[in-house]
Amino acid sequence: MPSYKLTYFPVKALGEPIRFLFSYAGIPFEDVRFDREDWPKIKPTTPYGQVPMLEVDGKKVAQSTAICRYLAKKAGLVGKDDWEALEIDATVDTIHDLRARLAAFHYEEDPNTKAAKEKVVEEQVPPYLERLDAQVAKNGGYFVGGALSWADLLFVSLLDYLNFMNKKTDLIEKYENLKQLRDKVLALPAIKTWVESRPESEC
Ligand SMILES: N[C@@H](CCC(=O)N[C@@H](CS)C(=O)NCC(=O)O)C(=O)O
Repeated sequence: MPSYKLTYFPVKALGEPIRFLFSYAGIPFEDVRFDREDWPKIKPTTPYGQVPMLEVDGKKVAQSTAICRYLAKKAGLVGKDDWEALEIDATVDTIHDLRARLAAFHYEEDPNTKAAKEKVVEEQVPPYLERLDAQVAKNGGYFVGGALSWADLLFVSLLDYLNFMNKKTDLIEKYENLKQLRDKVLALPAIKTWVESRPESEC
């Protein structure tokens, strides 16, 4: 088996879907979490100046979604045919669109612009959640094809980060199907073991 080394900030955020996939697949990996003050030194050593970065036998690659898809193939979580793979990709992109709206609000420093972005979150985030919740209801308790896929792992692994950016409140409180999906994913033995043993971090 190749050697895998994941480099990221000491948080869950975009690193956590990758860590969930490694854990689910039972693939050992080195989980390097660097101190924030070391970032200026590390940044120029990454492919595009950002992390997460994965090294596979020393070869570097970036972009968390691409890395997740690569691991999902190894884990058998990419659907049963090309159509399901496409639906999974579309769901993942939608979850990242939702994340982008929360991030635009959360990371905004100008108070006036922040207030405007908060309005955007209030108007635009619930429709995403309603649709994602309905999608799970329609697909037998999972996002796609009535079976676990990497879209499910990605959503659940990102929730702490999404909630953190949502003024530290539970985004899916009112969404029963998404809550059941979260419970199901967190009860998977490999995920349960990972979550119980991972380093503490707020988001
Ligand atoms: N599309 C990229 C985004 C990566 C990204 O935004 N990384 C942030 C941390 S979450 C980063 O490296 N920030 C530091 C910087 O840009 O200098 C991915 O999904 O991996």
